[in-house]
Amino acid sequence: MTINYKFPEGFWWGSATSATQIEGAANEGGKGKNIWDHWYETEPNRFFENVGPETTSDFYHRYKEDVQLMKEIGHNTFRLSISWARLIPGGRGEVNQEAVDFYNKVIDELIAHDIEPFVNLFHFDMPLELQNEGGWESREVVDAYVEYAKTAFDLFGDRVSKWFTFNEPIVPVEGGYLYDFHYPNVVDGRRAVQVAYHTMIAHAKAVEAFRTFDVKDGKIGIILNLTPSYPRSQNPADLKASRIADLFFNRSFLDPAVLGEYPQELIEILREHGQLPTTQKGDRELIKANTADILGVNYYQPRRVKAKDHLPNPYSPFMPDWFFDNYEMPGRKMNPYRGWEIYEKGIYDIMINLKENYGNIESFISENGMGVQDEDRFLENGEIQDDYRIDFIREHLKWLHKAIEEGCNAKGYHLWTFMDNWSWMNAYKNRYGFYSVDIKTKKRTPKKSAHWIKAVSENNGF
Ligand code: BGP
Repeated sequence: MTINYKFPEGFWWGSATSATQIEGAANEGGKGKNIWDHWYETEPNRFFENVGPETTSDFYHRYKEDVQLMKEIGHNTFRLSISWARLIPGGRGEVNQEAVDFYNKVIDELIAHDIEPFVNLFHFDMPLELQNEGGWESREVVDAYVEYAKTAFDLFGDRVSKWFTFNEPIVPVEGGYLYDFHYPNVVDGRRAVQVAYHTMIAHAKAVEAFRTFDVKDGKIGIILNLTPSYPRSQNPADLKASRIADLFFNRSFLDPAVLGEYPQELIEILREHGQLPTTQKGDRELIKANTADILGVNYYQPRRVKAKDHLPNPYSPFMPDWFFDNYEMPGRKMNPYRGWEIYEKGIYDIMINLKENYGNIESFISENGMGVQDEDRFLENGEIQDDYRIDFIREHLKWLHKAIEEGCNAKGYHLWTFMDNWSWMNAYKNRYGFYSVDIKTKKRTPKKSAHWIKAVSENNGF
């Protein structure tokens, strides 16, 4: 078999997931409630087919089988998240020993199968009690997070060397404080900015704390969904629209996390519109001194923008969209199920940007994937023939390969996700896994892509 695209030795092949999306056992093992448990209890109608996070894929009880299945398809790395509300019910105070046992067993099981665990501390799942105190709007919650992070470094840092403070921190800002797709469903630009800012402070403080732990080969970073902004045209108005979208959705976290400072132009826009957050003395130095060692890049789709067609309604709440309109480029390739554009070259553009403007920080693709509804219609002989997913991964990998050949510091590729999982408001609507999960019986079955990725990771290319 000829290998046309060979990846560097030691390349990380694996997948990513999050606690709330796979563990289940939401009311077991001493876990406290998080915002998802609460939102589902109060507004089940917000979730696709009224399916909530109580059982999801039942990883809590089936992790052994799942680690075995990961091994079978050639994973050498796997990213999970710790559920804050499971480890520390209520968000601060006493540690839940059952949770410690569970995460210990998962980590040990992975290591026993030569799969390196990458551990993320926060994946959209604020403990309910802390949300009731104001969530990321509250500086006390930031302190509670830092204590939680230290607890995790202390408990698991002897075996886990790759740590991540947050997954896609812009998403709870967008979902919870601008666009009404996460609890607490606030629509308020100023509060959104405060939440984003405090998240960054929490990140920097966790990085600072991490440096005081003696973690062997320890690296800490953040996982960002980088969505490159492409302007409709080279018209200065379109270029400006795209630059501002990039400031809000990418550089708002990328610049402070990697360069240690916020872009001046973003600060100016927020100042001009009276949206600057409350800060404390020493914050600037804190952010500057605690940049990330490693960056996870989640990439699903590009953002295409154009100058606004109409002035925003002056009575509408302040929104990033005051500065640009989305642009539906004719002829764009779509994943019609999820409604997201597929633009494989985006992965290359992100990597080149990191190389040229962000010191070529060590990075990897921490999520990329294709959600498809009703995948059972592709069943043949008991197996889902997900050729579309294989094409999707292969074409993205080609661009990643090219970036690496041109000197980008990308170390791996993780698919979203290992097995079909529960996806926030979409619940089980879109399936992403190498393995399908029967949501009633919880039976896992490999899809065609599972066999394909096994060969890719064994050959370290294709
Ligand atoms: C990312 C999140 C994941 C996951 C994925 C797929 O933004 O980090 O948690 O859910 O997107 O998106 P969705 O589930 O909305 O289809």
